[in-house]
Amino acid sequence: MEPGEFRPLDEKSLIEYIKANPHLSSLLGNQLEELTIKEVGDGNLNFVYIVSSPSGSFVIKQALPYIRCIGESWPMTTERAYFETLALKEHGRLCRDHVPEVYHFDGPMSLFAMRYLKPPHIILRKGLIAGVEYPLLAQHMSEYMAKTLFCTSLLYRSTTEHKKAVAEFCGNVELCKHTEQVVFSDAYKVSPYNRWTSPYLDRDAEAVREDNALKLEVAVLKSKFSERAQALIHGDLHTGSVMVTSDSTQVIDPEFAFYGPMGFDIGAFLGNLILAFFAQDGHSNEGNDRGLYKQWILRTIEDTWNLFQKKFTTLWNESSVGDAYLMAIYSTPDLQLPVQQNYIKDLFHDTLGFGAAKMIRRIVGVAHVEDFELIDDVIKRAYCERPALEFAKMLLKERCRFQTIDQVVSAIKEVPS
Ligand code: ADP
Ligand code: SR1
Ligand code: MG
Repeated sequence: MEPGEFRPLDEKSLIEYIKANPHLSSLLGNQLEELTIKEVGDGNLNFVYIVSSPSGSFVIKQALPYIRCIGESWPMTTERAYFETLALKEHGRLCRDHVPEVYHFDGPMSLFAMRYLKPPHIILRKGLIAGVEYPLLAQHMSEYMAKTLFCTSLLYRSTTEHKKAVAEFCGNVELCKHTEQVVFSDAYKVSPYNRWTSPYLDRDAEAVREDNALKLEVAVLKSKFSERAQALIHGDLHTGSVMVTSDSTQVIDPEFAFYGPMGFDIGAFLGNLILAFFAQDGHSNEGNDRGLYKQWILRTIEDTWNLFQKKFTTLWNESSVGDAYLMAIYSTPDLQLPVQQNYIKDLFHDTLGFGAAKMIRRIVGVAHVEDFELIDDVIKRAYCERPALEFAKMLLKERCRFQTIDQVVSAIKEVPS
C-alpha cells in the first residue's frame, strides 16, 4: 500500500490500514488480533465502519468519489471528509457534550476516525419511528445549536476571524451546490432524480411545480442560503444526523458544513420533527394509536425553539464580544432588547422557511426519509405525506405571519388527518 494515495477500503483492507497506523492501533490497545470490523453506513453518502478490539473502539468514515445511495453516476468530491472533520472539531470545541471526538484524519484517503457512539445510541429518526420519547432531546439540541451558531457568528467573533473561517469553508462549494440543487431547485421543476409516492401524489408533485407563490418564496430562501455567511452551520441537521439514548444526544455527519444561515440548521431539525409527526399515523397499530407520542413530538418542537431562543439570548447577553453589534453602541436597554428581538424574529422566520423547504424536498425530491418510506402500505403512506406537504407549502409561503412556535404547533394540530 502506497501512503498518500486514495483507495476505497473495505472490511478487510481496513485492518491493514489500522495496522500501519500506530495511533489508531494504540486506540485499540494494540490488540489487533481480535479485531472486529463492520460496515454500518446506512446514510446516503459514505461508508462507515465500526472497529473494535477487547480494549478499545472507534468509527472510521470514508468518502468515496460519488454519492453512495445513487452510485457512481452522481460524482461527489471526496474533500467532504476534510470539511466534515473540520466542522466536527470546531463544533466539538464549542459543544463538547454533543459532538463525538475526532481521533484521526487522512486527507488523501478521505477518511477520519471518531468516537464510536455505542449502543444503546441509535439514530434519532429510528427512535422517532419506533415511538420512543427522549426527555432531554430539546434541552440538548437547543444547547448544541445555540453554542455552535452563536459562537461562530459575528455576535461573538471579530470580522477578521469570521472572514478567515468563511473563506476556509467556501472550499466546501460542491456540497453547497448539491443542497442548492436538491433542496431549492429540483423539487420545483421536472428533474430525473425527483420521485414521490406515485400515482397517489402525482397531482401533488405537479401542484408544487405549478405554485408560483411557492417558487417566489423558495427563491428568497435559496438566495439567503447561498449568500448569507451568518454562522458555521452543520448543513444537514436532520434527525438522521443525531444519535441518541435517553440521556445522551450526539450530532454526527456535518459534511455539508459551511458559513450559511443559522435558520437552515434549526429548520432542518424542526422540519424533520414535523415530518416525524405526520408519519406517526402510518406507524400506529391497534395497541397504540401514537396519539400521546404525537403530543410529545409537538412539545419537543416547541421546547427546542423556546430553549434555543433563551440560550442564544443568554449567550448574547453574557458574551457580546463580536463585531456585529458593538457594545459601545448597543448595550443600552433601549437598544439591546429591540436589536435582539429583531434578530430572533428574522431567525424564527428563516427557521420556518428552511424547515418547510426541507420537508418538501423529502416528499417530492430525490432523497426521502424512512419516517414515510417504512410505511409499507403506499396508500397509507401517501395519506400521511399529503398533509405534511400541504402544511409545508403553507408554512413556507406564510412563515412571516407566525410570531411564536406555539402558533406553528397550533397550525399543525389543525391539519385534518
Ligand atoms: P452519511 O454521511 O452517509 O449520511 P452518517 O454520518 O449519517 O453517513 O453515518 C451513517 C450511519 O453510520 C449512521 O446512521 C450511524 O448508524 C452510523 N454512525 C455514524 N457515525 C457513528 C458513530 N460515531 N458512532 C456510531 N455509529 C455511527
Ligand atoms: C442524493 S441526495 C442525498 C441527501 O442525503 C444527505 O443527507 C443530504 O441531505 C443530501 O441532500
Ligand atoms: Mg447522514
